[in-house]
Amino acid sequence: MDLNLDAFWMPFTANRDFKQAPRLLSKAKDMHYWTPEGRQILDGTAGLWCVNAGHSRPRIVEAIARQAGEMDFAPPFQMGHPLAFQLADRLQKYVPEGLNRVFFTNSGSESVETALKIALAYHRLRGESHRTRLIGRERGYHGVNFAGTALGGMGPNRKMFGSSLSGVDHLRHTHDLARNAFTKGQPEHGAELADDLERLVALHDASTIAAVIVEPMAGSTGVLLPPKGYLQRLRDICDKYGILLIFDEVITGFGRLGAPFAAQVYGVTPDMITAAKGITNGTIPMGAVFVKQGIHDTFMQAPAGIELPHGYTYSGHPMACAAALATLDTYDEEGLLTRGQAMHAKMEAAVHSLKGLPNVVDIRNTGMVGAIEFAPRAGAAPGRRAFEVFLGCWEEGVLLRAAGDNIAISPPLIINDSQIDQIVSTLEKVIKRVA
Ligand code: PXG
Repeated sequence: MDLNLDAFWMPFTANRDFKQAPRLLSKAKDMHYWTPEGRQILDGTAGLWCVNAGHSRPRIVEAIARQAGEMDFAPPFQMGHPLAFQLADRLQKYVPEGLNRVFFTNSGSESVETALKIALAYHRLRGESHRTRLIGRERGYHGVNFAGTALGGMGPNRKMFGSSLSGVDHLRHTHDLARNAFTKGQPEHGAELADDLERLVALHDASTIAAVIVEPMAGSTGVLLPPKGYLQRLRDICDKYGILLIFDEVITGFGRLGAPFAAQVYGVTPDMITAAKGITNGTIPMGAVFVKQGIHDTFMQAPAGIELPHGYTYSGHPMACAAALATLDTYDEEGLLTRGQAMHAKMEAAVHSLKGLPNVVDIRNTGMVGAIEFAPRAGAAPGRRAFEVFLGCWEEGVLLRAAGDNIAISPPLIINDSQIDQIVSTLEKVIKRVA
């Protein structure tokens, strides 16, 4: 293909390496991608954790095409269009009880910024404007805007951007290879790590803390499941001190763990949920913040006028709403949001069969997610071994994702048994080859 690669500055990519040896995708259908040369690639990552119903699904394609012809755009400030209201109403069916108000954004990063701004404004409206501190967690990922960068807990993503936001602190992460390696599902050990919030309360005083944001299952740093009891303990401590709890479900939302949201899987209800990705099956950019009604109603009691001076030109974009409604239809028709439960045993057995291969130090799984962690290679850059496994699998026709020293597996929820076997046998072959 005759393509000039110079001008496009690629996101989160080693641009110089990529442009030496590009990996291009030009077509997709259901479980597969194809390269411009026509090589078929099994999608083991649902695009980037977003194409939960598989690629180019007819209902969604038709809905987007229809909406483009019907009405391409409508201004969302002081104006409305029916689809946004219809979608917000329809989403009630999927979210944990009580989180029945929704604010639309265009990405996970924007959902995170929106939720944090709502938290600050909520406390202010209640006369607690001293609650300005925000708490994240080490090894968390909350997107790339300023607050998300500051609250995220991945050193390499933060160090180039100054202090980015003041008044931020972090809980300890929960990854504990010494006690929990090769656990199937939730780790037994580590609920007490939630008490780290007590430490931060003692340090800063609860009256200064607005909100805690965590991924119920950390995705980008290698699929870190919450230890049993951890999330409930975090919820209890937040309640004790009047701190809002935000679950960042950009990855876990829309069926990844075998229920619409991880909050339902773990039986813990946060005050807000941030979502994106699977809401439109990755087709049209969209994000959402689900908010407890009480928080929303606090804004509605303020003096008349614009209650929340926040929003995006493309909040509730008609094309995104049409795509989301058709996505929900597809999820419902095929039972995809709970399919992770039915496929759990197969996925678990498949990924854990890789135990014992060279340099594999941990394997984790839940719902339709798996991760294999490798020992870092002595003297090499961090994550190099996992990246070589990613490259090897790509050459063998399977797309996976390297996250630090981990390979993450997060296929579309339509995957079948033999495709899971293909992912695992490819991994086995490549792991044996990569020293
Ligand atoms: N929060 C979480 C929990 C995420 O996983 C974002 C926020 C940001 O979403 P946007 O739409 O702004 O990118 C994410 C995004 C990976 C990977 O390989 C994960 C994400 C993005 C890119 C790669 O794990 N998650």
